[in-house]
Amino acid sequence: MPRARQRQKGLKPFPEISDSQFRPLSANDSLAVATPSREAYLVCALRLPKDASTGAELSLSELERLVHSASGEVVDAMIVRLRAVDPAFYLTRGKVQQLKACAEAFELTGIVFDKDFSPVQVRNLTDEIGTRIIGRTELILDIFARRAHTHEGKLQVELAQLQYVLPRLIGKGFAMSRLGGGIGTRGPGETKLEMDRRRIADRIAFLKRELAAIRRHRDTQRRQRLRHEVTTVALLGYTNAGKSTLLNVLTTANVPTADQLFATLDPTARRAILPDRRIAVFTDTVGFIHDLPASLIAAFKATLEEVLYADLLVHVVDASSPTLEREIQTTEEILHELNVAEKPILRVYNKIDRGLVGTAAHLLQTATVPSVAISALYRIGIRDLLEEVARLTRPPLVRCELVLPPDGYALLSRLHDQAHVLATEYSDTGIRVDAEIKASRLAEWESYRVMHGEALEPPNAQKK
Ligand SMILES: Nc1nc2c(ncn2[C@@H]2O[C@H](COP(=O)(O)OP(=O)(O)OP(=O)(O)O)[C@@H](O)[C@H]2O)c(=O)[nH]1
Ligand SMILES: [Mg+2]
Repeated sequence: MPRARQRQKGLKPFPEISDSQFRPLSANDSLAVATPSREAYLVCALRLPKDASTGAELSLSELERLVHSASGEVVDAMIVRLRAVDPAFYLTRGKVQQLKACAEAFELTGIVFDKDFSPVQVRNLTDEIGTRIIGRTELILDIFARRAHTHEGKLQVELAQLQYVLPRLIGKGFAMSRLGGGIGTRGPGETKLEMDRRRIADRIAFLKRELAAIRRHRDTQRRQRLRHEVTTVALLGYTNAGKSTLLNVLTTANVPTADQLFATLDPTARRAILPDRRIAVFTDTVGFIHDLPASLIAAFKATLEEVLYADLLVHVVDASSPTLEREIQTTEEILHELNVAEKPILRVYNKIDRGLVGTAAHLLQTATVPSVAISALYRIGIRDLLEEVARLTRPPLVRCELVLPPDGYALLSRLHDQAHVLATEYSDTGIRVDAEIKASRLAEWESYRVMHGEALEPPNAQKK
């Protein structure tokens, strides 16, 4: 008998747990769960006749990369074409038997699909095939659970997992609860399996309260930045586009980067000096992916708020990706969902060291949004990028003439801090200054302002 079957046979049925044994998770609980050393997965792209004929291979390669990012090993990949959906299994019985044979032959830890099944379908498939059945959302949630390091990140991932789990609870547990570790068992893990609906709902409410408190703290920090008029720039885009690599080049952030999907989860903000010597804070955000689970977007809204309040969005794209257009579109859709599509955007075509050809070259030539081409890894085009950031975030200036009192040197010094002083003329009647002042600071200087032409023509002279 294949070993995979023996392993499952040895597992005890999921125990009934009484209410008194429940203990809500606390923020300090370890989320780690023991996992088998080798995790072998089969990845499957499901295609119905209505699905576009192309895209299955791309979907498979993305699934493979996601499994690798979850430290799983992909032993085989297949496209499963279906004529219709079987409500009980989604797949036809014939396909289910094929997958069962495959699971036994490869001793699979699980089968990963590029869609999410209904809870009943998951239970039926698990029972029939005898291995873990993993949907795309569960896979992504698993990666997020691995990557969450900060307190906030962990809370957000747990919230997303519980929000995903809650409507999918069937009976007293999950179909998948009977099979060992691996993808889908990290994060709140086994403990989550023991929670009933009410307890999950309580925990969700607790997590939301905790996150709201963190958010208030973030609001305070943001207000401080606003008060000090610090320019804020959010780096965002598809996962693996090179956002963290770029942040490290622009600042001294030292954020870990990796050729993995969702390498970054926790936002990092670092200062950099722009070419016009203004200070800007750059924030690296969680990467996007197409069909990002709604529960994840909801849970990460607080983190993504950095994007909402940024003065400029820097949309980093991997110019060498074969799915570049879809990646740009996905990012734009998510920005739309976040209601920030109207913000100034700079599109950065990264990884041009691999050659700027095909779609990327065409998009750059016909760009309707400000765009630059760079290589973050080889530091190509970084100066141009910073010039563009400076140009797009430059506060509007108003040219005006002021007359300060003859002894107004302190005022003049303050003006130098806030404005671009073009000329100064000292006389017995006062210090005459020609300056470009930030529109936001104009009100402070209104009483010293000389309206152009005011001395030559009285205000009503023009009406005559
Ligand atoms: N060839 C090349 N590779 C790059 C460039 N910029 C980044 N990379 C590589 O692309 C991979 C992903 O880079 P990251 O900076 O981690 O990407 P990210 O956008 O932060 O990804 P997530 O955090 O997963 O969303 C890494 O292996 C980088 O070394 C570049 O300009 N050229
Ligand atoms: Mg990153």
